Amino acid sequence: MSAFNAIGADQEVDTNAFTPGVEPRATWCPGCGDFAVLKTLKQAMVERGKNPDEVLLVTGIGCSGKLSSYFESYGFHSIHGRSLPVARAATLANPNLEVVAAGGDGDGYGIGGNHFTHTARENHDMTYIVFNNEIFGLTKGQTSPTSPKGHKSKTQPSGSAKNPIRPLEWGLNAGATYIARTAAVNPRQATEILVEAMDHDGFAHIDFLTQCPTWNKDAKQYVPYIDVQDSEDFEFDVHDRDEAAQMMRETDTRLHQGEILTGRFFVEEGRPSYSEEKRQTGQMPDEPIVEQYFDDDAEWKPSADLLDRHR
Ligand SMILES: Cc1ncc(C[n+]2csc(CCOP(=O)(O)OP(=O)(O)O)c2C)c(N)n1
Ligand code: SF4
Repeated sequence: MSAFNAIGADQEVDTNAFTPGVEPRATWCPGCGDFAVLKTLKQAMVERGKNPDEVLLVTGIGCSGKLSSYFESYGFHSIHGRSLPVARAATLANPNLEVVAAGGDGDGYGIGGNHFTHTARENHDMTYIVFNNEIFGLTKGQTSPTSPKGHKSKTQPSGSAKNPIRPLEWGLNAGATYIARTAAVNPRQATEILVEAMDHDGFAHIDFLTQCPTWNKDAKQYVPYIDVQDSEDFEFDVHDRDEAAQMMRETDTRLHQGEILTGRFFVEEGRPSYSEEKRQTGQMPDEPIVEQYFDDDAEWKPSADLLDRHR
């Protein structure tokens, strides 16, 4: 395999550092959008100058959840819908880690929906990537919270009677401080957005539209995208909550009509992340917990002592 993975014609970077030494054979189907997330995430890490030992990738269960097996870094393949609590704990214990959580729309917006709301609300410093293919992929294409109304599947053979959720507005209302949508069909923009999201201090939510050619052939994830930042038709202030909300509403409505608008929809600077606020108010020690308890030279302290200290 080439040492370089080219994303754009004029740009080549070495992403091998993030490819496992013994590369597991990806079990994703040919044409699956998940390959694009893997590739763009590797590229974004290189662009941010990260090494694998500075990164933790936590995933849920699903085709998307396998991302942590195909990506070289610290990794944790958690249970369905539970990547965020694990990722939260990691950001509290070690603020120096680049923490990325990832999972599917069923994983993140269905089973883990409650964790999504509260991790956004508390503004934990991490990047959360939701592979949105509008179905449950691994379990063979059942209707998910993002499937459009009328979508036919084995769980709703006559067509879903429910309105899909609107993930971007959900993230905004919950309190995420960086919100973007990108698509597997646009790896250049996806890489840019991943870099920005990781640079951002606080909870960055990325709704990443991925295609599932095996179980969701009708999905509009294949259509060309329109970048809201590049288009004169969509001038809005990404820092203005009301304007962002209006754009998000329009975006999700258009998505349900088969048109993809992508880009950054909301960026709030200056709000301290959960652990930063805890440190500023003296509720958490300045020195990361991980350095106090997992230092090779440190005397081992029993867990009861650790609990007492952080009670
Ligand atoms: C608590 C729980 N419920 C259900 C399952 C079964 N299950 C495994 S993967 C999956 C679907 C995952 O779909 P999604 O999160 O959309 O990810 P995708 O496979 O599409 O990437 C389900 C329902 C499970 N493992 N655990
Ligand atoms: S079932 Fe769909 S989501 Fe899963 S690997 Fe295949 S194409 Fe990708």
